[in-house]
Amino acid sequence: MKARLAAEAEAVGFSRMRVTLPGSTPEIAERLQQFLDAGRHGQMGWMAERINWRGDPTALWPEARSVIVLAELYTPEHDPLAVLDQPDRAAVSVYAHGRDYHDLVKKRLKRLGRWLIEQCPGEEIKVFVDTAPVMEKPLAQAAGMGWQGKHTNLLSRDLGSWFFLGSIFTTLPLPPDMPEISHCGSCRSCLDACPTGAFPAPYQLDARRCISYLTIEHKGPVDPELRSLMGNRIYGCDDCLAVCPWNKFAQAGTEMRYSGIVGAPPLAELAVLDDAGFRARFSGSPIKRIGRDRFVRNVLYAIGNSADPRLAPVARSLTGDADATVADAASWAVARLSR
Ligand code: B12
Ligand code: SF4
Ligand code: SF4
Repeated sequence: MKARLAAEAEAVGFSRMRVTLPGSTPEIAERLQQFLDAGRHGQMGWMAERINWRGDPTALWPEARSVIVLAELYTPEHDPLAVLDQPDRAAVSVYAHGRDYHDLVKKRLKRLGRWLIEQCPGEEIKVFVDTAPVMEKPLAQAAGMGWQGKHTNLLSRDLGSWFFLGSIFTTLPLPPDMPEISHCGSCRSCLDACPTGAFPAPYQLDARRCISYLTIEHKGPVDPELRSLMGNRIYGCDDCLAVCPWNKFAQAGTEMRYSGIVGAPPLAELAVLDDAGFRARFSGSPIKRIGRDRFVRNVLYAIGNSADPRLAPVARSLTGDADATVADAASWAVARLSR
C-alpha cells in the first residue's frame, strides 16, 4: 500500500512522500515552549494557541496511526540574491513569485487523500498545510524527508532547500521511514548570511528579527534599526536558503505556477498602488494576504534603503497617507533619502 501511495503522490504532482508515526517527535513540545517563553514568535499570537496540539501530534488527533509527509519543490530558475543589487526594484521571496502554495498543495493533498480513502474504505484522513497547529518540519525530519538545517528549515541532500511541506494524518497504519540526521557539519553559511542577525544560535530562529516575519506577519511600524537592514526585501526573504551549499544538488520543480508572475517590479510602481490596484495585481498570490497598507509600508522601507533620490517624490506623496504606519514609513523614507 505504501509503495502504491508513493506512486500516486508522484502522479498528483508531489516531489516526494515519506511516512512517520504521530508520536515520533517527543522533543518538540519543550522546544516550542522555549521559543514562546522567549517571545520569539513576536506578534504571531496564534502560535501560542492550541499549543497542546502543536507540540504533540498524538493529541491533535488521537486516532491517527500514521503521518504522511509530502514535499513540493519550487526550486527557482533565477538567482534569488541577484535582485538585492538593484535597490530601485522589489525583492520578492521565491515562494511568492507565482500562485499561492497553500491553494495548490492543499488541492493535491485532498486528491491524494481521496485516493487513499477509495483504496482503504473505512479509514479516515485529515490534510494539513502550513496554517494548522502542526509542526511540519520536525515531523518531516522524523519521516526522513530531510533535516532541519541551522537556519531551521528542512533541507535534503538531493532536494535542496526549496520545497514546501504538507501532511496527511490518517488512521491507516503504514510502515514509518527512518528519520534523517543533520548534514550541516561545520558549515555556517546561512547563519552568516542573515542580514538582521535573526539566529540566536544554530538551529534556532528569533522570528522578531527575521525579514520574512517583519514583512509578512508584523503589523504596525517596524523597529527603525531593523528597517534599515531590510534592504529592498518587500515580501519574505531567501538569503539563508539561497546560500546553502546543498542547493547545488537541488532538483527542478515541476509546478510552473509557482513562478513567472511577480518578477522584480520597480518600487515606484508598487508604492502608488491603492487598495483596489493592490488586490487586482496580487489576486491568487500569497502576497495578497498582507493587504495594501502593510505591502506599501514594506515598499517604503525599501525606498528608504535605496539611496536613490529619484524615489523621494513618490515617498513624499505618501507622507499624508490615511494609514498611520504607511505615513510613518513614507516620512522615514524621505528623511533617509535626504541625508
Ligand atoms: C511560524 C512560521 C514561520 C515564522 C517563524 C519561522 C520559524 N523558523 O519558526 C516566519 C514568519 C519567520 C517564517 C519564515 C519562513 N518560512 Co515559515 N513557517 C512557519 C510555520 C507556520 C510554523 C513553524 C514553527 O512551528 N515554528 C516554531 C519553531 C519553535 O519551530 P521550528 O522552526 O521547527 O524550531 C525548531 C528548532 O528551533 C529546533 N531546535 C531548537 N533548539 C535546538 C537545538 C538543536 C541542537 C537542534 C538540532 C534543534 C533545535 O527545535 C524546534 C522544533 O523542531 C511553518 C508551517 C508549519 N505549520 O510548520 C512554516 C514553514 C516552516 N515556513 C516555510 C517557509 C518556506 C518559510 C520561509 C523560507 C519563507 C520566506 N522565503 O520568506 C521563511 C524561512 C525563515 C527561516 N529561516 O525559518 C516552510 C518551510 C519548508 C521547509 N522546507 O522547511 C513551512 C514548513 C511552510 C510549509 N508548509 O511549507 N515561517
Ligand atoms: S529569512 Fe532572511 S532574515 Fe529570516 S532568518 Fe533567513 S536570512 Fe535571516
Ligand atoms: S547553509 Fe550550511 S549550516 Fe545552513 S542549512 Fe545549509 S548546510 Fe546547514
